[in-house]
Amino acid sequence: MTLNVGVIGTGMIGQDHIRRLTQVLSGVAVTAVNDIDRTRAESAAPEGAEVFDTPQALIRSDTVDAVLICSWGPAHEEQLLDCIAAGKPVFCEKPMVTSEAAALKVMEAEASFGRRLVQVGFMRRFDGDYRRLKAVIDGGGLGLPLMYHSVHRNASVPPGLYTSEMPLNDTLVHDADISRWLLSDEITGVEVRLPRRSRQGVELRDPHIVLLHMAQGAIVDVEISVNIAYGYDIRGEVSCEKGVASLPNRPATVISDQFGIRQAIPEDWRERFIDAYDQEFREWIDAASNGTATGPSAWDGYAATLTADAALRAVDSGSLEKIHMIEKPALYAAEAPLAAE
Ligand code: NAD
Ligand code: ISE
Repeated sequence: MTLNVGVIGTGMIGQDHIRRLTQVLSGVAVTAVNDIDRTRAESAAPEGAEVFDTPQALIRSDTVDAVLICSWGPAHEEQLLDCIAAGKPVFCEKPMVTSEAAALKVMEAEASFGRRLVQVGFMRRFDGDYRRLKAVIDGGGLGLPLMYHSVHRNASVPPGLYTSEMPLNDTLVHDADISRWLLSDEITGVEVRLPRRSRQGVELRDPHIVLLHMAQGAIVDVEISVNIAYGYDIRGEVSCEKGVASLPNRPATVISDQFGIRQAIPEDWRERFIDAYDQEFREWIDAASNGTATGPSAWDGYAATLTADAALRAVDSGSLEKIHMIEKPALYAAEAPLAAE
């Protein structure tokens, strides 16, 4: 069986995912595309795919079994709700939505539908390095995790399109999600510190140091730098009671020559997480072909949204901003529980 996918948003990641679905993975075809920029949709459309004028028409089309949302964050809420109303599995790029109210609406709609349809694009959970790191922590040999140091550096972000809130409500959401997943815990509070402003991204507040307070007492520090020029550098180190487990730097090959000893740095997320995105979509295609979703859920999207909201408040208050989650809806309770529950 072939899963026919409609893609909404054919910008950077939309195009990369279309390449992945049409050239790398099997059991899937891209039959429909839409973008508010019709010319962009037309040039990104693979052969045979129909270009739709609106996301709603694409979602309702009989030629579409499942939907991939790669539009901008503020557009996700309406598109997700339309997919759920149509009963179609939907992969939504992060951030799932940009407000707590929207996250609650998405979870309520999915619960009323009666089964999971939504997967959120937290691709780090599918990365081999992160999976190995989690296996070490879960194995318990190093004792309890006490601190997690998460470094999230982007060479640059698109000027104009990427605003001062986005390091916290678009970029930090990855670190929030991976911290919850790695440490099997929920985030209960957020602090933000603003170091000297970088002159690289002059119109942006950058960088940020964020502290995530976990329910069981671990603390995560996150460096978010979005205009650091030298490359896309993602690091992670978990300090436990009896030892430390770290992600390897990628790519891992070490070059020694007349200039010294060095490792190449990925240019951006497409290169660093190429295998993770492939695996993320393999698992999505399997679940969506069965009319459902697995992997990061609307509950995980909700948790990340609350973290982003708290971080934005913490910039203004300069204090620890608490997070209050609703009780986990039954629909998500069947998933591997976090240790705090
Ligand atoms: P982009 O600006 O390159 O592309 C977004 C596209 O969506 C544009 O072509 C725009 O015209 C279109 N669009 C915007 N609103 C729309 C709407 N209402 N209906 C239809 N089309 C609409 O941005 P991008 O970098 O491709 O990011 C897209 C989304 O993917 C964002 O939510 C971003 O946070 C996420 N993203 C995730 C990762 C990841 O690592 N998981 C990486 C990059 C981007
Ligand atoms: C981008 O949207 C992503 O999701 C990348 O993974 C992240 O590193 C980057 O900061 C975001 O802008």
